[in-house]
Amino acid sequence: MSEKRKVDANSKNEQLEQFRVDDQGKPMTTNQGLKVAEDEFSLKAGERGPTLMEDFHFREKMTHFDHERIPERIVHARGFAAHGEFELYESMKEYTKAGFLQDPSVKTPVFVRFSTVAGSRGSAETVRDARGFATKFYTEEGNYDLVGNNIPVFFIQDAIKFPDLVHALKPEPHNEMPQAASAHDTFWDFIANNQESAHMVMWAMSDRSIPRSFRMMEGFGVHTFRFVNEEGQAHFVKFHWKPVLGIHSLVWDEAQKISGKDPDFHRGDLWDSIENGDFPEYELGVQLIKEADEFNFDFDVLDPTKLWPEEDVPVKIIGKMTLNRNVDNVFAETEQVAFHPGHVVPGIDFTNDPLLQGRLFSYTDTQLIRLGGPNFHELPINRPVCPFHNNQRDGYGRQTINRGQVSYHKNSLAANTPAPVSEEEGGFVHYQEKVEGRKVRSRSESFKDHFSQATMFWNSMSEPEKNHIIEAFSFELGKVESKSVQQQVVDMFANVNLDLAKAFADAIGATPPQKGGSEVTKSSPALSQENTTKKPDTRKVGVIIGHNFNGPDVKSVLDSLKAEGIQPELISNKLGKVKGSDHIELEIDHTFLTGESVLFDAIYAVGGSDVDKKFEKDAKYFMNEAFSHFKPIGATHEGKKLVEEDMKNSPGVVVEDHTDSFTKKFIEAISAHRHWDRKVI
Ligand code: HDE
Repeated sequence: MSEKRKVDANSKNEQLEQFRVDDQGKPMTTNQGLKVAEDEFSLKAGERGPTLMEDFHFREKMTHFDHERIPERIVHARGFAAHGEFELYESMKEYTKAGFLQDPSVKTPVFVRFSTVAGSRGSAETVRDARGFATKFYTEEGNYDLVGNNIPVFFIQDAIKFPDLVHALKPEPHNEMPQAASAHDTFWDFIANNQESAHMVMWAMSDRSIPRSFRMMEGFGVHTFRFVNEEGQAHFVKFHWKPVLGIHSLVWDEAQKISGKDPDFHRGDLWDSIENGDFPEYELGVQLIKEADEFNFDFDVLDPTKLWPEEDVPVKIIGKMTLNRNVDNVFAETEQVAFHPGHVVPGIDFTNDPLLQGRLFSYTDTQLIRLGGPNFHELPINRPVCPFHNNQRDGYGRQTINRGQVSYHKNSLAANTPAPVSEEEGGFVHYQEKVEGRKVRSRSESFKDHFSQATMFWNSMSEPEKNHIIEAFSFELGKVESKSVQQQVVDMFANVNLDLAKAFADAIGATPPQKGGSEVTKSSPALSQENTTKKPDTRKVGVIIGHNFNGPDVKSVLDSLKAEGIQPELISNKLGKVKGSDHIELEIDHTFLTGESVLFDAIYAVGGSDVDKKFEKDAKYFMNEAFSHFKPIGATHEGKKLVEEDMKNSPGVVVEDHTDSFTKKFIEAISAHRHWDRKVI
């Protein structure tokens, strides 16, 4: 009876292949396959007459167009996705029987969708927001979805509050403003009146919510799940994705400017990296707590507003995911993919986290409206790569042609099949947790500490990170009109840290908090981006260059940067070629009009002896902006003139002509990402 199918890294791709169509070079037909003779003019009674009802080609084309749009996701509407594979480093047999976590030689195909939460489908990507990080593993035992965020905790503790949270966060209903932003009255009113949000707000106001790239952010399963092994023993588990390139962020001013200059900044970055063969990689980590230790922590393991400090519960790295293929069609794949935290496989189970419990209901429900009916699992992107059989039938858009007379269980006419199978044969059996209790609507006492971990997060930040948090609060609350809401937020965050609350109270003209402060001194160094991996790989350097540059030297610098995986792109006043000495010519990628310093990680000024005043002015603007965003700046030869005097001795600014020494120092400066110790006024 068993139809076991061997899954390998290419299984999903092979499955998708049967649905792919190439239209290029083919005759045009209607959807019925009829060849079309004319597609520019509708059928009319006379050249200047009315269109005729019998024009089936016009009707079909227009009707299909009229129905092209589906409802966008209520949250996470703006997203971008890619295919890839997951490889396991070591068997997790001891903890879970999940098939894809047993054998390190097996590669599991995955599909990952990254998203912002608040904005609508066409909104900008570098807004201040949490990012979704949803992974579908197409395993031999069915699809397993890890539907996480780039922040390890959530705003609320109970799913019943999710509609309220989202109503408060989304554009305000009376005027539908602001788009893709939390900097408005209703959001902060919700926060002040639902103080369990304090910890996540600290993350949202930190650099974590303005990532440099989807490739440079962590992912978290947020909830506590259960691993269950073959013997039926369970561990509590939290999931982490750790980006191999480290965790890096933009600065707020830069993020806002990118929103205008390139609203597709993050998807472009992901797309290009994959096209260039710089495949994004993330290691999968798990934190494990024995069931017996459930109550040995100063937080409740079921509370989704709490993380498990990595110093207390180490993250065990168990595998790596590589994203190596872009989608063929964004609608068919990225838009129609349907994730669900309830898509689990044997060996992975739920806990009673009340946020998770509610999510288990919401995701199927939302797909029914979004994807138009109960057959969304048949869409190519959602199909498991293993066989699936049951007695579910019919509904809009049904594709499977289930043969036979029987569509019910139990039966005798089909030998009582399809039949449930035992746990030993792979049947999913829910973890038999003993549950007992009165039916109550209340919050557990153990969920009532809303501030300790918010303070721990603050304590863990470096000075620059703390300043960014203060600036973020000052910006967001500066946009809030209600004085009362502003004051409530100040008073709330006095419970996290008095200096923080005083600082942004001052910036927004609120009354400094009179009482508050926190006794918590604990910090978790793993939370600071200061301690992350720093590498130059895939960093984009804007090279400002004009005619008559030093050919051999510049070519040597550019070659060395490329050898380190850095991507130089050339900027000048015009497209075309620039000429240097020794007959070296280089092709320009951007002009000062189409390229902006905010779109680069670093700037290298080469200049040229044959550039005019306007070139110098545009170049200096570029350089000054990059400087104020703490970016590495390099200058050699004529480019040195483009660096303002007061910038020259600043950290991360490398100005010299000796090519080898320059290159070495500049690459070091690029690896550091940003130079926060620079004085910027
Ligand atoms: Fe979601 N969430 N969520 N969420 N969520 C959705 O499902 C919901 C929560 C997350 O790229 C929706 O298909 C409830 C936490 C991601 O397609 C919806 C609650 C976390 C995505 C929904 C939460 C997430 C969603 C909207 C509180 C991090 C995008 C469209 C109980 C662990 C997935 C959809 C994608 C999407 C409900 C809270 C992550 C409405 C009720 C916590 C990454 O079903």
